Amino acid sequence: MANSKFEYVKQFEQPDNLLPNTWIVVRIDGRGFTKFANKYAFEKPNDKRALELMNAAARAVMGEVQDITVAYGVSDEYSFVFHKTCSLFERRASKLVSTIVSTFTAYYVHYWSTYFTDTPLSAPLPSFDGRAVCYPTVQNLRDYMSWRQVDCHINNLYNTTHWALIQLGGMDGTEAEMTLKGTYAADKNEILFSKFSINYNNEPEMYKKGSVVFRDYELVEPGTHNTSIDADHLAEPVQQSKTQTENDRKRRAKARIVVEHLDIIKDDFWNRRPWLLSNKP
Ligand code: DGT
Ligand code: MG
Ligand code: MG
Ligand code: MG
Ligand code: MG
Repeated sequence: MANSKFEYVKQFEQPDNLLPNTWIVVRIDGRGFTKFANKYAFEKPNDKRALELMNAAARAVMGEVQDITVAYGVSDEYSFVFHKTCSLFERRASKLVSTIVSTFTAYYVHYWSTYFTDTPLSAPLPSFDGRAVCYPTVQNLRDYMSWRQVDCHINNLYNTTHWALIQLGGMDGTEAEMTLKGTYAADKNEILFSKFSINYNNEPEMYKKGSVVFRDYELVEPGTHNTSIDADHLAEPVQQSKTQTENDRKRRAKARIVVEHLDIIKDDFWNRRPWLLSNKP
């Protein structure tokens, strides 16, 4: 690049590389989705089309950004996890966040008509904010994921009961709110069951658990952790050869990206998919 007297302005750029050797989570969240959901008459409390559209966009993001190991989505938000060894964009926060936000938004708009077949998008168009947070340990990362899933559960149980009181019980918003004030989970389950014959356990898994997106390889059977999978997967090599890195990249690019609605709080999900938190694809 030719030198010019203007080039000194580069010095104004500030470094924003995220702490090395930490798990990076980029969480995106729909901007003003309360209003957006009303505009497009999203079903309350859960709109299957809206949630599946979020999942389709997240899946597409994972297809384009190979460095993401797992993602979790609920409501108008999605969390994307980068492995602690990730070196994409030299771990620059602004690059990581802006890439995820723009890729996600682009696919959200792209897939809109697939899920909302008879409601074309009109301005103001959907947009998302994003942030990056570093988690130093696997435990911190797992606790982060658990936090989001617990949030999903608490909100969904509340919302399901709240809207049942309104839609099936004929209450207005304030009455429903008063009815639920100070209630525990067991009380809400009881209201759903005794008043509306709804067994909360039978509600769709996507609503109760949110959505987890990951690359699918052969499952490890419970109790056989470390044995039925190539031991190489679990090792954390100090330095990897170029061919090995290239092979990993190809293997990752070929893997099927799946969306499931599973418990990610208990160990089982992670134990059966050791590649998610290991050093390998
Ligand atoms: P923000 O994020 O500060 O820009 O503001 P909002 O309005 O996006 O608020 P947020 O993100 O805390 O809450 C998400 C909103 O999106 C919440 O009001 C409910 C709405 N929403 C998300 N998914 C659904 C759905 O499936 N059905 C309906 N009816 N609403 C949904
Ligand atoms: Mg927000
Ligand atoms: Mg939002
Ligand atoms: Mg939100
Ligand atoms: Mg460029």
